[in-house]
Amino acid sequence: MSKTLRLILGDQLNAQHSWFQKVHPHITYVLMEIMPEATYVSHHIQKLLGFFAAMRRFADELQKQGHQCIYLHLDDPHNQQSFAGNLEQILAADDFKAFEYQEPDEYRVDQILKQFTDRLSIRVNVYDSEHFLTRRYDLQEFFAGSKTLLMESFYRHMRKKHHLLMEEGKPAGGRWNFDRENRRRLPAQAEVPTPLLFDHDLSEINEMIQSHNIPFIGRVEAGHFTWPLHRQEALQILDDFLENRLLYFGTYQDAMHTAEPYVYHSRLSFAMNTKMIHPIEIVERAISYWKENPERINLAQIEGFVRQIIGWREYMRGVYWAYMPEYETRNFFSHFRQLPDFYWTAETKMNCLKHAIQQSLDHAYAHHIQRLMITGNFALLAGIHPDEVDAWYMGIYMDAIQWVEITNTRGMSQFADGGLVGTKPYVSSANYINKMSNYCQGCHYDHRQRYGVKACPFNSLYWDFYDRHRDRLQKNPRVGMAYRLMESMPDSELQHIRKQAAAYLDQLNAI
Ligand code: FAD
Ligand code: DLZ
Ligand code: SF4
Repeated sequence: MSKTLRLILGDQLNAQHSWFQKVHPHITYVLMEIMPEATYVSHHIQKLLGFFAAMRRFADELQKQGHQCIYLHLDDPHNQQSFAGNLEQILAADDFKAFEYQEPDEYRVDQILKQFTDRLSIRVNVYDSEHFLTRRYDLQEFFAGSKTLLMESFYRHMRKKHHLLMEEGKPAGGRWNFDRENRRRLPAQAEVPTPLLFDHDLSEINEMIQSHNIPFIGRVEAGHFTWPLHRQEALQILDDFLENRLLYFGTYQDAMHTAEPYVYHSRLSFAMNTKMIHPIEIVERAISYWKENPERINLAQIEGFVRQIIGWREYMRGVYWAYMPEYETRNFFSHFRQLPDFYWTAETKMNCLKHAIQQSLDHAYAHHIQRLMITGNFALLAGIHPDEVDAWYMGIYMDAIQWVEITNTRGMSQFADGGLVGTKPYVSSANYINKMSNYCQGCHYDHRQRYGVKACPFNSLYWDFYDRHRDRLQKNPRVGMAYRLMESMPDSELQHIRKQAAAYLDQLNAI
């Protein structure tokens, strides 16, 4: 057998991959901590710690099972601080006859490895990461010839293809989608169970990161790191979610609350995106739990959860591969402003942004509606350049890997792709935020006012956004209502709104 070197990337920690089913003495695995991956954006400190700690743990497990495994720490004196540099060094030091890797999920890393392997004179094999339910270009083929990429049709196709929540060829309960039932505000007396938070001591890795002066955002109690670091912990999080939070997952999926960073969400994205746990395993276990507990879990909850994973998650990956690298240059509205400083500090008088950002700095987490309808909504209304918005989302969240970050941020949230992912821009005035959260209750601003010293910035910016982008949006049938409402406003009202919006846009850092 010829000696083979296999690369495992930081988001390829899949202990169940077919690579690891047998120990082969001629195969050596390599994982590496390198500066470019740690610094290509300013990551949250918890994200840096989580990736390095999970990679180390994964390598330890492989070694325990008898696999040959090289692990390069960031401060290893032999570390060349690049994938290509380290791989060249390792291949040259031994008599390797083959190099193998799993398809990277990021275009950037895919290119790095393609360029590296083009130069190699030994055999190269590329493997599937065996993690997704679809292959890279399945979505592109599914929508070939269509003008739009409707998530709902893709989702139905996935349900049928994988026989999930199907009964005799029909959707369980006679409906594909229970979204309408899933939009409640959290009641004042709700007692949301605390999610399972781990208590890892990552002080040593933290010191290493600090000693290398790696720029980071957010904060951590390095002695009490809460995220899962391996498959067993990912399974524990899943069990905890099924037992304690699935029962209201759908109902309060869109709810936001100052005291509840996680509400009834699963907190599984980091484990899933590093491949500690497979999406189909999550979905099948959740469906079994629903079937075993019909008195606790209703169909709307389980359908809402399944849709996120086999629908949105796979869909975003497919859009990514269908449109990269051009996707990352899209800027449909030609937005140009810089992200206000408060995205990095949470120092703003707007209570919703203050909370959503502070929570992100504290926990490297915000749930979907906080990302979409608070931080994303504001960035879109304020006309921030999508590059700036992407860099922030790419850094701040534990689960941010470009294939799922950029499609959600530039696509769903910023509409910078011109409507590939979303059929209309996700913008709202204070009305929606007040309806879905308790943020407005403690705010410096008044959610009912459009202009005046206490007027909520979301209100004037919302109307100003539609006003500014009339030429790009007016023909969109899904936003016709906004234009009809604007037309019914007296001219003087619109003048006041425009003036107020201009004043806020002029001093974004001070609001
Ligand atoms: P839950 O609410 O419990 O949902 C369960 C799972 O469904 C998630 O773990 C996730 O795997 C999947 N899921 C739900 N919504 C989406 C979605 N829109 N796209 C893809 N998968 C989804 N998700 C990431 O994994 N990484 C990102 O970098 C990321 N960036 C985002 C940026 C913006 C602007 C927005 C609006 C959304 C982003 N999302 C991202 C999607 C979503 O917000 C997160 O997946 C979710 O908040 C993770 O928390 P959770 O595990 O508790 O999710
Ligand atoms: C996020 C991350 C970080 C911070 N560091 C590393 C690293 O040092 N080595 C590595 O292999 N991966 C790291 N990652 C995850 C990578 O960004 C990930 O491998 C790519 O996103 C590929 O999809
Ligand atoms: Fe946010 Fe406006 Fe409500 Fe304040 S009033 S919390 S700024 S929506």
